[in-house]
Amino acid sequence: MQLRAVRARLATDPVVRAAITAYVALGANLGDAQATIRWAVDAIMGLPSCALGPCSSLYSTAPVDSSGPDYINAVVEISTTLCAPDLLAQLHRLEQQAGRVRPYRNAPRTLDLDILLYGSAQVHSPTLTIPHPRMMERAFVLVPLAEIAPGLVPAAQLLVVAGQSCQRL
Ligand code: A4P
Ligand code: MG
Repeated sequence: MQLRAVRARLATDPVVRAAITAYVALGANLGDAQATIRWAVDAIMGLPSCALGPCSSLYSTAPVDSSGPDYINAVVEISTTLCAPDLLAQLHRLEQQAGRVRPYRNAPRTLDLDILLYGSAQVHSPTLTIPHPRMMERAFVLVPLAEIAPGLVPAAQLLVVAGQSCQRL
């Protein structure tokens, strides 16, 4: 089996494994978005088989391909023994607890939790794509990610998104 296939298998196989470092993007622009993001960081810390690592500052960002009020965005690092699909299921559960509804694509939301990176895995399934396919185009992801993991964000890419409004709170 090729290395890429082994990595994909390890990322999606729900067997207990060594802890993986993953990065989760948080976004919200409905309700008390700041309070929801702070709640979500605590809730991620409380997930089974997850330990919270560094957490970025909160950022106020203009909607990108979306609408409604400005977003609050942040990125957290976690260490987890959950496989990627189980981690996504846990994050969806938290989104639901925060009252997330999905009337249409890119609709304003009370809470969005996306997996940006899961170790070095590359996952391409109908329900999960890792690395997150649009992460490199978005200041609301790259700026907080660069704050906690500068080695993961090429400086040139930060320049590409520099025109997008993204203000540290
Ligand atoms: N899915 C596939 N891969 C992943 C992944 N790596 N992490 C699937 C999380 N979910 C993943 O997601 C739709 C489906 O993507 C899920 O069922 C899951 O199986 P969703 O959360 O229902 O909807 P979404 O978040 O609107 O979709 P998506 O495609 O993640 O949207 P984007 O591209 O992330 O854009 N502007 C600002 N300023 N701040 C924001 O946070 N967010 C978006 C959402 C648009 N504009 C924004 C912001
Ligand atoms: Mg999402």
